[in-house]
Amino acid sequence: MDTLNDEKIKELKIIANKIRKSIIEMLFKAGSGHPAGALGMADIFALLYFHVLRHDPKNPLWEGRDRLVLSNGHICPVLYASMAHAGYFPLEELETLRKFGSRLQGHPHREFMPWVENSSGPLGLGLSQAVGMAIADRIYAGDKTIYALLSDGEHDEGNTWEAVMLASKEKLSNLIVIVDRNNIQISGNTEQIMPLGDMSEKYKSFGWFSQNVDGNDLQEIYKAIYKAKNHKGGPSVIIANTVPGKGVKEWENDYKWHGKAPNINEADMALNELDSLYA
Ligand SMILES: Cc1ncc(C[n+]2csc(CCOP(=O)(O)OP(=O)(O)O)c2C)c(N)n1
Ligand SMILES: [Mg+2]
Repeated sequence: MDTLNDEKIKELKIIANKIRKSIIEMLFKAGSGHPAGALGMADIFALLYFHVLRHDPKNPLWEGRDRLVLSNGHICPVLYASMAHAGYFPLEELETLRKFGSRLQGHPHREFMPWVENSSGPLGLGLSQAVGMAIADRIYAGDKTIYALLSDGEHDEGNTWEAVMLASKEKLSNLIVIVDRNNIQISGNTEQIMPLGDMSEKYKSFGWFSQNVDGNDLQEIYKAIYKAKNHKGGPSVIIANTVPGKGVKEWENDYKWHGKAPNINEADMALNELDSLYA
């Protein structure tokens, strides 16, 4: 199917809202973490984990699974929340985010969670890892899709562009990159700190099949993934224009929420706001 029906969209919106609520609760309990990118990407994660990915949460290391590489590891609360809601581990474990002894560290650690495909935190590494996985899958004649999720800020890292070139040279049509184009990074607006310009055109000029979408519109993202999966002959990128902090109006588009946990009043306000959307 090249589109989502209304029922599926409604179901995914409710899941994305649950993921957002979990993110707020986790960050409040941890007292630290990164809400803006995590909230902005909740729709994409809901779509991937609950409709797109070929995976089995009860058999997480199943060899035939698609691979999801999260490169910008600081937004991992959205990864953990999505995986817990999908059934990889108990929802109660989310409360242990960033605590000593927890599997859920502030940046994903593959040693603690072998079914998380990559450790991350140092930015700019994920695309190289995903390119390696895509080449390996081709060598072993697999039929997986390798999804790599990158942030816009990570494109300040030269290593990302080396991988962009290699993926194009190798014509990796089993690779789909989704860029969280939220226009913010740690200390301000991307265009002020290191202008990235038209990212879609940049990828195109490197030989990629490139699409620009509203990253909080499930139908648009789904259609782009469908087209990317059917594109043969080279790698695909989806520039997902997301709203950082999406769902909590007071935090949206404000880089100050890049890496700050809500206090109790802010968390209450945010949870009430999300509750009022899809009760
Ligand atoms: C190699 C490396 N350099 C610097 C950092 C510190 N750092 C963490 S997040 C971040 C901002 C990156 O921008 P982006 O991922 O777009 O941020 P977001 O949209 O989530 O606010 C930086 C510089 C890092 N984690 N790794
Ligand atoms: Mg960003």
